[in-house]
Amino acid sequence: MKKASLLAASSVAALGIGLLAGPVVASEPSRTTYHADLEPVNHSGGSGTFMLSVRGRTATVTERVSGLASTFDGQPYPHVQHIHVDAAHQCPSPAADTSGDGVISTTEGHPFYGDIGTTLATSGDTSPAAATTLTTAPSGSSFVYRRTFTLDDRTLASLGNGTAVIVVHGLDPSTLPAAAQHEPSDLVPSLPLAATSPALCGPVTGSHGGHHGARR
Ligand SMILES: [Cu+2]
Repeated sequence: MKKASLLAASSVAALGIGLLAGPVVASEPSRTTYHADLEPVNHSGGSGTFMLSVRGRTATVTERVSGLASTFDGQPYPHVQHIHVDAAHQCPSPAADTSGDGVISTTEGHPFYGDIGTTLATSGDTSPAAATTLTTAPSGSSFVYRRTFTLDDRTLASLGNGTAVIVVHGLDPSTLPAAAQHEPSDLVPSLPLAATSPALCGPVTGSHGGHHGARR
């Protein structure tokens, strides 16, 4: 009998703790939404919109892009794209072309939009390691990019502190000044400069509570 009443007492205690802890559902992370208007950089035409929904570490992107370079060596043109982080939350102006070759390279734009935090790849790795993987870049002059993936610490922090910038890369080489058409890429020297240079750019702004990524 004594053993049975001890069990009963501990069951009551457990129930009490459960009630004190309150509804577990309340701890589910809230959703934060962000967007960016993508505008042309360099000799790109085109434009785009970028929408991002974040819950906890899970990001869902819906992006629409049009008017970019369509083909490269007879194949759909790969447009590597990234969430850049930890700089001025800006897109580069023509004055960023410090080499004077008529093209703002990815490196020349760095002081404005910063490092690569996330690669917006169509499958697989979304880390900076996949930054120039052409086989998982969205391609063609127009595309809709949708993907859900896990954000890393640095990109999550950048979204929170308002420094994230979307950059879509890849220019039509024939639109570049003649000399620049023969320059190697600053990122991947085996590729032409046009292949990796910024084509579209947009600072990311948030809408949740009005304190994420305010426009500057
Ligand atoms: Cu980039």
